[in-house]
Amino acid sequence: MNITVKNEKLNKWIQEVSEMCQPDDIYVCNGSKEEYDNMIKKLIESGIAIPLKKRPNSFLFRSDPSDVARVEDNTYISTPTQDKAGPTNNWIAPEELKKTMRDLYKGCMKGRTMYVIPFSMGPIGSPISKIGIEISDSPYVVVNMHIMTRVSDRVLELLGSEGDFIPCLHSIGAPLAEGQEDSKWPCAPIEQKYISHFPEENLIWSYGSGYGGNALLGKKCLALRIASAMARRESWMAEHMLILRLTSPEGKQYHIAAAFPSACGKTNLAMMQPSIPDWKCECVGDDIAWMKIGPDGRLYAINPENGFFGVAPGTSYETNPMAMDSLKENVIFTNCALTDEGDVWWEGMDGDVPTHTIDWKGNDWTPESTTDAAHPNARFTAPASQCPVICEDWEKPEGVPIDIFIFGGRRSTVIPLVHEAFNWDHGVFLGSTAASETTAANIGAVGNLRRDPFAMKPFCGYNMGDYFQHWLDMGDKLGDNAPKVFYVNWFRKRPVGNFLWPGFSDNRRVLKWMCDRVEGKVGAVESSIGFLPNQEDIDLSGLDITPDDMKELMSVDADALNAEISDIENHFSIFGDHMPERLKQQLKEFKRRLG
Ligand code: OXD
Ligand code: MN
Repeated sequence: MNITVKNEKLNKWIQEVSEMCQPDDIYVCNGSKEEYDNMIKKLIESGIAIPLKKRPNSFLFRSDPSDVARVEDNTYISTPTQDKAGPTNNWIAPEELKKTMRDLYKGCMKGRTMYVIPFSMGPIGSPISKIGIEISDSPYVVVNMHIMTRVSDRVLELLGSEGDFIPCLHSIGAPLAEGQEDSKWPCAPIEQKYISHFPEENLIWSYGSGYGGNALLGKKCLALRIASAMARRESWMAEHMLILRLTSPEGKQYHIAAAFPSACGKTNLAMMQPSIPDWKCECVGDDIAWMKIGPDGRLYAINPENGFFGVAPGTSYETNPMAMDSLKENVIFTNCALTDEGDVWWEGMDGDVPTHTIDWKGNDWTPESTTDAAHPNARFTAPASQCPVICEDWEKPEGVPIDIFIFGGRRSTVIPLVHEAFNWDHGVFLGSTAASETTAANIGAVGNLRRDPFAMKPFCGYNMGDYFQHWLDMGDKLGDNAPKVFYVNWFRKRPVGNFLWPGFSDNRRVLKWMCDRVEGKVGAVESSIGFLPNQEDIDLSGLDITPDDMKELMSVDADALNAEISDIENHFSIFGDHMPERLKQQLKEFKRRLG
């Protein structure tokens, strides 16, 4: 081991893990640039990282084709009873799961270095931040954690000898025998992959995958699954939400937190540049919000992350110029295509399709190829500080006050462009029934409708029925200070198939309407699903959209909604006696309104 660790709990844990996993070496990370550069150098030498000629200090990695996404079927919330994990989580009893995983961990780091990564989620030392220590045998994880979290020896200093942290154990599950040659992306077969959470112990054990949220344990595992359980115990909120700041021409600031399921354009909205002049839009975070009630009774949010782990395909100067400008240097790309000029490329990027690339599997690719050049879940890992519109207050320890919550999903039919909840309970009802058509970020068939309450279904670390109740309880605590709640659908299509709403920077028009509602400047029309905008209140200037399309976009079809009632009833029924009465009441009222 390269340094002496003073923290007692950490020392003991390092010892236990190294006895179990039997690495050749132990290295405690300090988060320095020198450390990052050294790791990258080694990764280049072993042919794992490919330096990109066109982007300074940027590298391409290719994962194993079997290890390309979060593995929800192998993700566990291991509480003492299954009831505590609830019906939306996979569950195995803690002792049984630990036994299975201990057997897998036994000797799993042979031939490898065990990295100890001290990190902070949230600014180091902020009262909302949490300290985690990830132990991992993947150098790819180390360099990604450097960007996505705050890895630093200051974290160890802050811990001192007695301080507490969240232990996050990760192994790719691929020990090396004497003399065995390593593969470029070692990992375990799918049946040996386990992403396990023990929320009552604040503990994470991950085995077998080196990819994204399976391996960068600060993100989905700590900042959402473990943090959501902590947040319930401690009366705060850990949500799968982007955070943005809008500033009106008069200089008034509005902060919006929005929850969309994976790959529904969250990163695009977080960095959106308004198409309406004089309004300014800045990004605070693109994926996760931790929120606490401040001394003034309002809800304050921080982004616990330090970088963006965004989906590359579809990202372009047209869809998200600010993301593109964040990717010019110091970026890790995973599973993108490599051009002959030494740059990355992906489907949906601006400009001409290259005549030849090396695809994400390392094979020659031309436009005639029948496969994708980049994997649909190819990612960029970029420092948030590189985003040209990062909000100057994004690292403010106390966070920013939230005025508006938005829920949404990808629905080609039925759900209008925007509606507003009647009140907090109705807003919680909208969040709890949110649904979206599935995409490539989660394993499973693409295009099926799935209920994804609050975009938290894969990320809630306890019984979701209790999570709904937690939202109701937070509303009770916030009272009149509670943010207003809206629901959007950017993805409604014409019956013939193309999108009705231009989306992207024009979504700003919808956000402006929300701000006007917060100010009480405009009225709204009551409908069965919530308040709808008066058409004249959404600024459509300069937009090429016909009144008929606008009508279709805002239409509420009672028959289609009625047809979804039984699906909502089934969805609620799985929570049994954990389902809050107040939401059942909301469903009753919804049915009554539909008539
Ligand atoms: C993500 C996801 O990677 O939600 O952010 O899948
Ligand atoms: Mn996400």
